[in-house]
Amino acid sequence: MDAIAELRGKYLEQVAKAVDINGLEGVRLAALGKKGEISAKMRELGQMSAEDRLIAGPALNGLKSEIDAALKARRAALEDAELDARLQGEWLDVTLPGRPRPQGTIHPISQVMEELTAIFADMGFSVAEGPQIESDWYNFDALNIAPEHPSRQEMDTFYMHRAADDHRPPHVLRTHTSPVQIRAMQTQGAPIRVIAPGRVYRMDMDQTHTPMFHQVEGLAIDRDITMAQLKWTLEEFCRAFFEVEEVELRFRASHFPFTEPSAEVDIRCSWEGGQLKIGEGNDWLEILGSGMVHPHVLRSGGIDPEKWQGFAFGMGIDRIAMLKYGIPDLRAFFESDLRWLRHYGFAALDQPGLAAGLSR
Ligand code: 2U9
Repeated sequence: MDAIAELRGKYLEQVAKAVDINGLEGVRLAALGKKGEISAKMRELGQMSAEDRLIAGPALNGLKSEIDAALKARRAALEDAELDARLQGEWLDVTLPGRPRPQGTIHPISQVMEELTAIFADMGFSVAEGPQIESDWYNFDALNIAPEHPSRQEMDTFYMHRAADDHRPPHVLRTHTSPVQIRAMQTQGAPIRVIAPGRVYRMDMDQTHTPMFHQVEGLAIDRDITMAQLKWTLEEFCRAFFEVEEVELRFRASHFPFTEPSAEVDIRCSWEGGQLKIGEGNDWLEILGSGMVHPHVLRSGGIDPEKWQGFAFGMGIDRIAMLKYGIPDLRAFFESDLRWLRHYGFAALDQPGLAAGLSR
C-alpha cells in the first residue's frame, strides 16, 4: 500500500508540474505506457497470492484510473492555455483603417464607350465584337470597297506580313469596325440591330490623327427601315450623349462605298470663348457618317436586299470624347501620362446611366 501511495504522490505531482503536452506525454509513458511503472506493477499481480491480489488489484486499478483522469484533465488545461496563447499572438484589430493603395481612373475612352453602349442598348441595339486582324475580304470586299479604292493602298492600311511563297491576299489591321457587322449579319441574319465599338487602325499620324483610334458603328436591318429612323436614332443618341434637351442635325449628301445614299452628319453648336455648346448657336460640327446599307453589302452578309433594307452609321469615339469632355489634344489619349489620366479620368463608381457624366 505504501508503494501505491508513493506512486500516486509521484505521478500526480509530475502531472501537475508538466508545462506542455510533450512533457505530459512523457509522464504518461513513464506511468501507464507499456514499460511504465504502474503497468509493471499490474503485471506483478499474476505472481501474487490470491489474497494479496484481492487487495493490490483494486488498489492498482484505482491508481491507474486516478492517474489517467489527472493526465486527461491536465492535457485539457494545457491545450486551453496553448489556444489562449495563440489567440493572444494572432489578435487582429479588424476595425483598423486599411492601407491606402494607389488608385487608378477610368480612361475617358472607356467611359465614353460605356456611355454610348448604354444609350444604344436602351434603343434595342446589342453589342458585337470581332477580330482586329481581318482578312481583306471582310475589311474591304464585303463592304463594296473596290480593289483600286485608295483606302486599300499600302499608304493607308497596315498589311500583315506573308511568307515569300504565300500568295494569298494578306490580312490587314481592320481600318473600321464594319467587318464586325458583316460577321453579325452572317451569323444572326435579319432583322438585326447591332453596334460595334472598338479599335481600328489607319496609317495616319498628325495633330488630329493617331494610327490606332476607336470607332463605333451601328447597323439596323429590317423589312422597311428608312432614313427617317436613322435620323431619329442619331438625334436621340446625340441628345442623350451630350445631355442637352434639343439637338439639331444636318445631313449633307456624301459618298461611302458601303452606303447608298450616304450622308455626313453635322450637329448645331456654338463656340463661345473657346467653350463648345451643343444644340445652340450658328456653327455646325461634323460628328459622324451614315447612310442606307448598300445592297452589295447586305448580300455579303447573306441578307437578301429584295426583302430587307437598313441604315448604318459610324463615328470616332475619341473625337466625341474630346468634344464632350473638353479634351484639347487627341494624342494625349495614348501617352499614359499619369497627371493627364488623373485629371481627365473617371472614378470607378461613376457608372454611366442614360445621363452619364453628370456625377463627375
Ligand atoms: C456595314 C454597312 C455599312 C458604317 C458607316 C460611316 C458612314 C462613316 C466614319 C466616321 C468617322 C469613320 O471614324 S470615322 O473616320 N464612318 O462615315 N460609317 S456609314 O457603314 C456600314 C458599316 C457596316 C455592314
